[in-house]
Amino acid sequence: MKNMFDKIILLLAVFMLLSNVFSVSADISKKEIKMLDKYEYYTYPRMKEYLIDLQANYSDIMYLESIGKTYQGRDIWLVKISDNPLNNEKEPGVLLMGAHHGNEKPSFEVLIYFIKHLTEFYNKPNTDDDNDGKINEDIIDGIDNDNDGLVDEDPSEERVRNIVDSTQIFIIPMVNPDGVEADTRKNCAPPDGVNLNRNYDYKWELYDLYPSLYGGKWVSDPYSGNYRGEYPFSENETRAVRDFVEQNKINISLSYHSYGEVILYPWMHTSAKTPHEDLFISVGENISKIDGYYLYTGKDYPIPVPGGTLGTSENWLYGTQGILAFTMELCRRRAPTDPNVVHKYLWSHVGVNLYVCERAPTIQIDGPPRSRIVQGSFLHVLSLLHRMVHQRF
Ligand SMILES: [Ca+2]
Ligand SMILES: [Ca+2]
Ligand SMILES: [Ca+2]
Ligand SMILES: [Ca+2]
Ligand SMILES: [Zn+2]
Repeated sequence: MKNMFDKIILLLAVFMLLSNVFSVSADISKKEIKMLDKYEYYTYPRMKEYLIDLQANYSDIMYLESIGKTYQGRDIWLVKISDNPLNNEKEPGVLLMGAHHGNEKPSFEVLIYFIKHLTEFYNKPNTDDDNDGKINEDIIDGIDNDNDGLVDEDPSEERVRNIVDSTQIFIIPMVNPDGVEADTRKNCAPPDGVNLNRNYDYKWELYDLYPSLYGGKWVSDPYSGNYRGEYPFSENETRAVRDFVEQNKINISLSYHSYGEVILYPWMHTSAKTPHEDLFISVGENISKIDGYYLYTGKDYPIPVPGGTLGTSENWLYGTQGILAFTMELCRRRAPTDPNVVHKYLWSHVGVNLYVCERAPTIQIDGPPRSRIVQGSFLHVLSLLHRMVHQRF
């Protein structure tokens, strides 16, 4: 009997030991898979540290500056990349922004990666990256330029140098760092945050006149994800962008969001066309050739006339500053974690950003566009009256 008991104890001990070993190894392999499979996005502190490091190493072409503080006291970082970055030169300006919505991680990742690409490639000699004996034969443009079955495998160092030397590139990777850290769409101002991409001042008063056409209670309820704030530019983040833009010459701008794999351009509050529809389509189609995203043109806009979204950065940048402004909706999910998927869109949008920089010199819009909408002129008079009453100039 005792012998039997001992055997059972022994068996139990062996079993426990084995199961322990198995569960430990299962844990390890799970962890390894997690590490291998999950892309790790930048956090605000890691981005800050990285940008400060880059600035120290590449001060010949990079200037890092805080353009304002958030509600929670974080700096809103602006990276300028150009030759002679401390001087304001007479070169075309490009503005790239990410993370108006804090939980749209790809939107800042793509810009941090672009900054990395510019600084690295500017200082790198022309290199045969794929070792085929030809140098820079397949730039990042979504096309297999040398017909070898590989796409964009030998990007051009010289192209980066030409762009950096002839353009002023302004990048705000995280417009809304509080939202990034809290992983929320809105900023973190009380009581529940403001949707920064509804807080810009362009025809703000149309909502007061026709709330149901422009989002109804979703826009006025402070607890809604689309809450636009109490008044235009009520938020530190949007004011920081506004003040920066007003002090600098900018020709073209991309504001990154996720998701949808689509390219949008003004107007965002009506399907009526702007006077620069052809230019928007020309640039938009070329972007689409690089990243394969769908360009929403005026005709198939999912926006009623009038109706849609007020307070977006694009409407303000284009409508008041005369900047050709696009919205880029990255990815098929808000924050993909497959490293291959992430790398693919980081790479293709290096190509998109380079293209936009090259195109910038040909884009000159003289002042804000004039409204051509006939029915808009009546709205315009109403808006002005409304503004006078509410003193919102
Ligand atoms: Ca190369
Ligand atoms: Ca090559
Ligand atoms: Ca190729
Ligand atoms: Ca190519
Ligand atoms: Zn967004």
